[in-house]
Formats: sequence, C-alpha cells, structure tokens
Amino acid sequence: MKKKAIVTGITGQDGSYLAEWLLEKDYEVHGVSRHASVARHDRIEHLQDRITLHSADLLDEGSLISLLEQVQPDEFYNLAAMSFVPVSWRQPTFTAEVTGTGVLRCLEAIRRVNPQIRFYQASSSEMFGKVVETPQSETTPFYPRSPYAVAKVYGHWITVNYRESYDMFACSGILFNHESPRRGLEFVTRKITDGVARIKLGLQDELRLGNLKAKRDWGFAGDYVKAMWLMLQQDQPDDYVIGTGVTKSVEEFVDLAFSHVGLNWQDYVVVDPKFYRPAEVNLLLGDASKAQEKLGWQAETDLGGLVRMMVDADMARLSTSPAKLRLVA
Ligand code: NAP
Ligand code: G4F
Repeated sequence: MKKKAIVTGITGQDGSYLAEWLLEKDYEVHGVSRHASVARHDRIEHLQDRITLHSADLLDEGSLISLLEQVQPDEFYNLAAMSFVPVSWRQPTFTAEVTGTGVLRCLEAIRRVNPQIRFYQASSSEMFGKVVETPQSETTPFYPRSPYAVAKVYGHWITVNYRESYDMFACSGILFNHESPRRGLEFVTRKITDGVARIKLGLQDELRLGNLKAKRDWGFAGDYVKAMWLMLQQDQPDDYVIGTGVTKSVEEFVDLAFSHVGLNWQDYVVVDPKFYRPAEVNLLLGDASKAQEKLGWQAETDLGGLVRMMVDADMARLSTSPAKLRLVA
C-alpha cells in the first residue's frame, strides 16, 4: 500500500518541491491549502492531477483534526508559515499565531487523532539570529532577532516537547536559506535574479536593495526537501541542521547574478534604507555534519549553479511572457 503524506504549505516554494519528491517516492500526497477568494496555485499547477488538495488552516485546529481523520496519513510535513521576515514586524501577532502556535495546533491534532503519525517541523536558521558561535550546529544556542524568528523558536521547542512528553516521532529541520526559481519575489535572491533579468531585457533600469553586507548560507530548495523526507525515515526522531557550509554576502550574490548576464552590478544597484530591518541577522553559516553522518545528506548544488539556475529561469520567463510583470516588495 502507498504511504500517505500531508504537506501544509504545499502552495509555497518548499511544498511544491517536497510534493514532487514524495510523488517520486510513490507517496499519496495530500496538500493543505487555506481558503482565499482567488486561489494561487502556480507552483503546483503541474502536479494538480497527482495530488489531493484540502482546505484547512493553521489558525483553525478543528480543520486540521478533520483533515487527519479523513486522510489518516503516515507522515505530516508542516511547511506552512508566514515566512517573510520583514512582515513579521508589521504583523507580529499574526506571525506568532501562524508560524508559532500553528505548530502546536498541528501537534495537538496529531496527538488526538493518531500520535503514531510522523511529524516534520520546518524550523529555521533565523533562530540563531545574533549568532553566539560560527558555524551554527544543532547545539548552538538560539538568539532570535525578529518576531518571525521568535515564533520559529516556539515552533521548534514545542516540537521537541511533544517528542519528549508524548513519545511522538516529531523532528525539526533547522534549515538555512534555500532558494530556487520558485522562491517568492520578495526574498532577496529572487528579487535580485528577477531584477537582473528585467534590467538585461530593458524592462527596468535599477535595482533597489537594503543591507548588502548581510551574509547567508544559501542552498537549493530541491536539495533541501530530500533532507526533510530523510528525517522521517530514520529509526529515531531527532533535529538536524541543513546547510551548505558556505556563506556569502548579498553583495557577492548580486555580483554573481549580474556577471552571469555580462553586466556590472555597480551600474544598477541602489542601496535604499527602506529595506533595512529593525534588527538584522548579519551572518549565518551552517554546520550540517550531523545530517551528513546520520542521514547521508549533503547539498548537491553550489551557489554558482543556483544563481545561474535562477537568473536563467527569470530570463526565460520574462522573455516569453513579459506580460507576467509583477511588482517586487
Ligand atoms: P513560502 O513559499 O512562504 O510558503 C509558505 C506556505 O505557508 C504557503 O503555502 C502558504 O500558503 C502557507 N500558509 C501561510 N499561512 C498559512 C495558514 N494560516 N494556514 C495554512 N497554510 C498557510 O515558504 P517556503 O520558503 O516554502 O518555506 C517553507 C517553510 O520552511 C516555512 O515554514 C518557512 O518559514 C520555513 N523555512 C524556509 C526557509 C527558506 O529559506 N525557504 C528556511 C528555513 C525555514 P498561501 O499560498 O496560501 O500563502
Ligand atoms: O531573502 P531574505 O528576505 O531572507 P531571510 O530574512 O534570511 O529569511 C529567509 O531565510 C530564513 C532562513 O534563514 C527563513 F527562515 C525565512 O523564512 C526566509 O526564507 O533576506 C536575506 C538578507 C537579509 O539580511 C536582508 O536584510 O538579505 C538582506 N537584504 C538586502 N536587501 C534584503 C534586501 N532582503 C530582502 N528581502 N529585500 C531586500 O531588498
């Protein structure tokens, strides 16, 4: 019999890659999509005949309980969140409810319906925030620097707590930044690759960015969803850091992206303090040696490959369909 998985956040970047990976592994995939007056399912359009979508919301525990009773899954991947850090200062209570206590609602629903269901929580390297050591591993203390990161710390610890309190198979993946051509346009990597493509095609003449000095450990989302699945295939539940072990500044990413289309970034990039954050995370660098040793996982795509993949995809999208112009936050 096929294994069944529920994926919250299936309409997001990671949800779409995880759904593809689970289908490849012959799972029956059930996705959670919250109600909207106009549904946006672009990232999973190509999968619509192979997955089942259910209406539920992390703000509504009853909807999660009904979903679990109906599907009776083997695995539950909680990828849903308000995931854009700047919005978390503008909507801190909403962020706490979705990204923080939303995790509790998933765990409670599982505990009530069937505590044997294996659970994955999408934790984040943002929890390391103002880092107390470098590189960051599973034992590095957290120092969150945004309402988003504080909510993620709650989600992380409630996952550990349910594992320890109820003997549930609950894992937390502490993932460093991972990107792709499906990344939201407001995140810095995609804002850059989209901007580079527009500038190259004559659709835009400058790119306004915030702090160019911040450093991130950037990987490819398609590689990272495999680690999520691997965590739930182990004999024992545990927490794992997932990253590439390489950190680069936003400026270095910008340089790679502009160079790829033969342009000099200094001619186009304008630093705009509007994009500075009230409290910045200056440096993230992951030590994923535990994941390599125990899961046999390591990043397959390097930063150069990632930048080329993203710029090429944006060039292709905007060349064939310039009507698909969208404003960037
Ligand atoms: P994303 O593209 O922003 O996707 C977030 C998903 O959550 C969307 O499908 C969204 O649905 C859904 N969602 C939001 N609020 C919801 C609610 N109240 N109920 C149900 N669903 C809701 O994020 P991502 O980049 O794929 O990241 C996936 C997860 O990993 C997130 O939890 C994120 O915080 C975490 N994470 C991401 C990274 C990274 O670098 N990408 C790193 C570490 C951790 P709509 O389509 O309806 O908005
Ligand atoms: O791309 P970002 O918005 O990602 P951030 O804040 O690191 O968060 C992402 O990764 C986390 C994992 O560490 C996830 F948990 C989270 O959900 C999300 O996926 O910003 C990256 C850096 C920041 O330091 C920011 O200040 O880029 C800097 N930056 C500079 N100019 C900018 C811009 N960020 C954005 N979004 N837009 C700018 O114009």
